[in-house]
Amino acid sequence: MLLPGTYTLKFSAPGYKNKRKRDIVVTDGRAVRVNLKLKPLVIKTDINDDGETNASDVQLVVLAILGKSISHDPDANGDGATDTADLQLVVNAVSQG
Ligand SMILES: [Ca+2]
Ligand SMILES: [Ca+2]
Repeated sequence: MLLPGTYTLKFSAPGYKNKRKRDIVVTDGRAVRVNLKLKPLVIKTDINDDGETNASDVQLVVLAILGKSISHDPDANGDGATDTADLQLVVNAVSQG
């Protein structure tokens, strides 16, 4: 239960993109229902689009995390940020062949 007011809520679930919903108004005595759809995360481990995931892709994600500018999108899980979660996905894909 929330006190009356205006809230911003963040929704998240494993395998889906986070979503933020602003201006949810809670009034006294009523339940407020919020329906929304979360978009599934699209995993892309072939960072350089050469048809396979290997050490080159790992290197690109590492460079991106270190702040280097690279010519590919290193966001493996599509969540809008490049971090160790992306590196983990690419490393896992390499180790699984
Ligand atoms: Ca690749
Ligand atoms: Ca990411």
